[in-house]
Amino acid sequence: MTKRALVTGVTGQDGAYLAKLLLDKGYMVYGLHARRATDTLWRLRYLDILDRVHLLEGDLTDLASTIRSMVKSEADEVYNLGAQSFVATSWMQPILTGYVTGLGAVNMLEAIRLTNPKARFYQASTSEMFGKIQEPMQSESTPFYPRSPYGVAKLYAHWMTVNYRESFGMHASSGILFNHESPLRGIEFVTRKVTDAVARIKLGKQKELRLGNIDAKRDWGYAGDYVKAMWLMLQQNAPDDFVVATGRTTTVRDMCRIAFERVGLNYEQHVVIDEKFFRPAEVEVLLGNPAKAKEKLGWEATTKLETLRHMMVDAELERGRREG
Ligand code: NAP
Ligand code: G4F
Repeated sequence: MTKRALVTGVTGQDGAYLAKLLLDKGYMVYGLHARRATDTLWRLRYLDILDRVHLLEGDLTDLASTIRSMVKSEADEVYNLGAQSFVATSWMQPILTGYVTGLGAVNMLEAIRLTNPKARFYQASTSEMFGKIQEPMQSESTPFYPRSPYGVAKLYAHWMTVNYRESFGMHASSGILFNHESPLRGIEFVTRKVTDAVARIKLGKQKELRLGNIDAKRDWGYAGDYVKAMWLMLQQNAPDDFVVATGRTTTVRDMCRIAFERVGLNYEQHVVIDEKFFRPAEVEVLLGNPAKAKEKLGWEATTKLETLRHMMVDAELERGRREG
């Protein structure tokens, strides 16, 4: 029988890659699609899957939307990727972030509980929950200490996922994913902001790149690898929580250097530090321990940071040349 999946946040970076993965596996894919005045479907077009994803209009903050999406999709597997996911914005819109990123997950869990409690649920948890890190390498047993309204909202959603698993026996799993990037990353996130600037500088359209704290360190992987871990979690007999990471951490500075060097430029001649991009509370360093995912899911990150940076710069140059 054809499996049916519902993906919230289907128009986002991960939603698009996950929808493609599921379609390639023969799933019928439904996507919760929040109405926007501007075009948000470009990623589905980029991957050439727009006509194969069944879009269901709705918003995560609206319980009726989540219930209706469960009824219409008759989903066996639900991937909750929808969120206000930009950390910096969460200080400007803490309440909206709480509604969408925190309560939105509970609206989805309630919809499943009311319509089909046997459906399997994936929650997009995050390394931001570790925030002010309590151990040098973060694993499933590391205590949490979120540092932003986004991290706090995600931690609420994370614990609600655990709670629904323990209270109602639901197959609800949480993927604690460290940063993952791709040519489909939103332009406001630092890796894509950098590759966009690298291409524009190389093509003579821009001179400088303004950044905030370039000493921050992140464990960066490739989104195409990470969506495989999401799917694997829902194929396990029992629900559980998994850290998904590469096990290597790099400064924003070095990530920048790699991208500039791809086109023969020196980042030091173009990067300008701008206070505007510093955060009220920073997550200085993240480094994940993916041992459990490797052992239990057979999952491993396969794309090196250098390969990822080159892939993103090359995609950006192609975009830049196309747009003229
Ligand atoms: P993204 O590109 O920002 O995508 C977020 C998605 O959520 C978009 O499709 C967006 O729709 C949708 N959305 C926003 N508000 C909504 C609402 N009120 N109702 C329904 N949908 C709504 O994020 P991503 O990088 O793909 O990440 C996917 C998920 O993983 C997010 O939950 C994120 O917090 C989490 N996560 C990401 C990373 C990472 O490094 N990428 C790491 C850990 C966890 P529009 O396009 O219409 O705005
Ligand atoms: O790319 P970022 O905005 O990603 P951040 O804050 O780590 O969050 C991303 O990863 C999380 C997983 O750990 C996800 F949960 C979350 O949804 C999102 O996908 O910033 C990365 C680092 C930060 O330390 C930031 O302060 O880069 C630093 N940075 C320095 N200059 C900058 C800039 N970040 C941005 N966005 N823009 C800058 O100009």
